[in-house]
Amino acid sequence: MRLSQFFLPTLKEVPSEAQIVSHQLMLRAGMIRQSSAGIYSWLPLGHRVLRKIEQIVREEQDAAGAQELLMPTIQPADIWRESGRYDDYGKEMLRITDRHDRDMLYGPTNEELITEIVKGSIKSYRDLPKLLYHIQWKFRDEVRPRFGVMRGREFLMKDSYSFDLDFQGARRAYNKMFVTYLRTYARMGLKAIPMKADTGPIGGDLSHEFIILADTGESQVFCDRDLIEHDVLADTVDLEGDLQPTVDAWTTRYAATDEMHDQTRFEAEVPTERRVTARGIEVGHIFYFGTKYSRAMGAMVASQDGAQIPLEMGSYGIGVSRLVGAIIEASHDENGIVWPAQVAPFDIGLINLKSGDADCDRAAAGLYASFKLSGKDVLYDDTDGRAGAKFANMDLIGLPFQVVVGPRGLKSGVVEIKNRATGQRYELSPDSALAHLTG
Ligand code: 5CA
Repeated sequence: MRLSQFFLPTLKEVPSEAQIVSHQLMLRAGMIRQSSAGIYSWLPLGHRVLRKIEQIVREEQDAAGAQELLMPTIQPADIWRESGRYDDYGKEMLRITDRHDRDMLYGPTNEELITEIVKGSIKSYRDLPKLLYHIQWKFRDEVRPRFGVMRGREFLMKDSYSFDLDFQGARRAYNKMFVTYLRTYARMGLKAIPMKADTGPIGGDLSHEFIILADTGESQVFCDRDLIEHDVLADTVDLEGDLQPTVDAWTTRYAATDEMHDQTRFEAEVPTERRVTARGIEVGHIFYFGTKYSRAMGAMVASQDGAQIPLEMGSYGIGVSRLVGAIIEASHDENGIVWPAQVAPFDIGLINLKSGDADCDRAAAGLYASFKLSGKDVLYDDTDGRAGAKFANMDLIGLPFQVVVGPRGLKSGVVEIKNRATGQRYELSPDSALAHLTG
């Protein structure tokens, strides 16, 4: 993509309404625009990151055997009356009346709708287990939407739902999602720690929040350093095998948000040098709630002995749009965003320091074409701005590598590569630069 053609409305000033760094940086880097309180448009740069995160989530769900479907954003009120949540949900639910005076709503979550779908089609133990998910916009009329996409009113969520015959099956599904979540966040360059959680309006008695550590997080968290240092991606796990030992290894070490924290237990169980007290952001939440919805809505299956029994269920959420802000909170410096390579909007920012100069144009265009041929996504700054402004802009949008082509370097046959995360710079010939970044 040539910067001269790209829609990247960056801002010089820090917008006054943005209180935390991810919100400030997302506005300054031209990733999002507010449409009304807690509701945002995703501009091309932000949209690219959102899609990358969504794709990692999707690949890991698919690997766990979950099947993707797509439910609508607008739901009928009737099914929420059946489950008893229509009144419980209160003002957070956006209620809509259609032209026939039917009560509708913009879904804040989908337990009722998925139960309604499954109820008509899964009739026997032979149809089980099933694990279904979608990635869809939700609406919650939060009292205080704030921090940009971190606590929005409209937000993108991945929500999965498991259906099993008995508790053992439901527990297997829960454990599968538990381990899949750890992998999903690790692939985004994040350390997410599972912490025992309150179940709130979703209900149930087994639940974990997945928390990433960041100074501006909304919750205070306490945990054992071992959990942070564990390299999740180094583990080979068989998702079809018994995951209970893996889950136990995570849940027996101390980890709690302030709501569930017990200082006496923390001090008794964790040696001083391993005690971590930090701020955290909830990027996912998983729930086992058994037959709460299936019983209320009559979602029954025939068991092996022919008895009609209610489905055992769980639901599993990931805050896809919140993750964009959360990753920035966890990865930035005074100059801007520092994207982990796996979610970066482009792999490389190519800067032509002297657009219009024949040598610079030729070298930069050559590199641009070669990077693209080798499958790299490149943002090519071909504009005629000042060098200082170009560097500042590239640092702000945080692409993992910058390749700088300038007249002085070219005279001695080199271009400069900068690693955005480490700040390390090195000079290489254009061919070596190409080999280095594509090898
Ligand atoms: N039905 C369950 C699981 S699918 C559910 O809705 N769980 S939840 O309420 O915990 O939401 C799942 C995830 O969505 C949260 O962990 C959080 O990362 C994200 N989320 C929740 N509310 C918001 C919000 N207002 N803005 C952005 N992300 C949110």
